[in-house]
Amino acid sequence: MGLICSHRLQLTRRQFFQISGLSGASFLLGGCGTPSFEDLVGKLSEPLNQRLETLIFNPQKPVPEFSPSQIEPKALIVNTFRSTPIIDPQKYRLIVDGEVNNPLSLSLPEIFALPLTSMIIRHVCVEGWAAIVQWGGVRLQEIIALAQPKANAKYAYFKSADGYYESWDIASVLHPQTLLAYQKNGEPLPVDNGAPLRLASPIKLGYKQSKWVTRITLTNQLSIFKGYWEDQGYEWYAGL
Ligand SMILES: Nc1nc2c(c(=O)[nH]1)N[C@H]1C(S)=C(S)[C@@H](COP(=O)(O)O)O[C@H]1N2
Ligand SMILES: [Mo]
Repeated sequence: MGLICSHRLQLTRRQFFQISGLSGASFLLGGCGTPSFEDLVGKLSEPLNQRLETLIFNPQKPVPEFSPSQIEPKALIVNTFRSTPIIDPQKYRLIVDGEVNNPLSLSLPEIFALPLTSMIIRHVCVEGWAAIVQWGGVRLQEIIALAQPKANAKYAYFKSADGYYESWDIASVLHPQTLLAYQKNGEPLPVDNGAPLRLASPIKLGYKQSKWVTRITLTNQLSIFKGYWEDQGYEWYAGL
């Protein structure tokens, strides 16, 4: 990044969120409003869904939501590959590290103090069921912004307390309806559904929505490990 556009890094958090679309994406990509030569060359060798172009040129459109009367309180089936981990909320910390300038270790009170977003969306499991659920929590983009992502951050790894792991593309991480949720249908999130913090997003299949998230690591490259189910043959992008 040249000096000429370093002012983008001086933005306060409030200003960061006031920036819309293009310039916000450019900030995250470390560009000066236009993709660099490296970005353009890089795109050609990447699958469509990984292209930086997606972030820069496609507005992050919100997915239409459902109304409160459409919530299906009993339809969300607990689906856990191992067993529900025991987490002490007093000791719990959410770690955000990797390709960030400001690594974070956030307590639950610190997370609950951030703006609360609520949404009513459909959760879709590949095992053949779906549920309309209301989730409340903090936008993941809010937490990522606090961590000050480096320009080369392209993926996020999510580590869970039960040994589950996932990786997402950065555009989906930064989508305005991707939440770290701590409420379900207006109540505190039940432990079996991922308390204290789980991913919830209308743009990804159920297995991408990690429960009991303890660590978020931004990277510029995926490792051979992509996710618990992905590593057994499930699709990685898993968009809805
Ligand atoms: N940590 C963790 N997260 C997980 C899973 C899991 O086994 N462990 N299962 C996934 C799958 S396949 C689905 S469909 C949803 C189910 O969420 P629920 O148990 O709250 O209904 O969680 C996802 N997140
Ligand atoms: Mo699932």
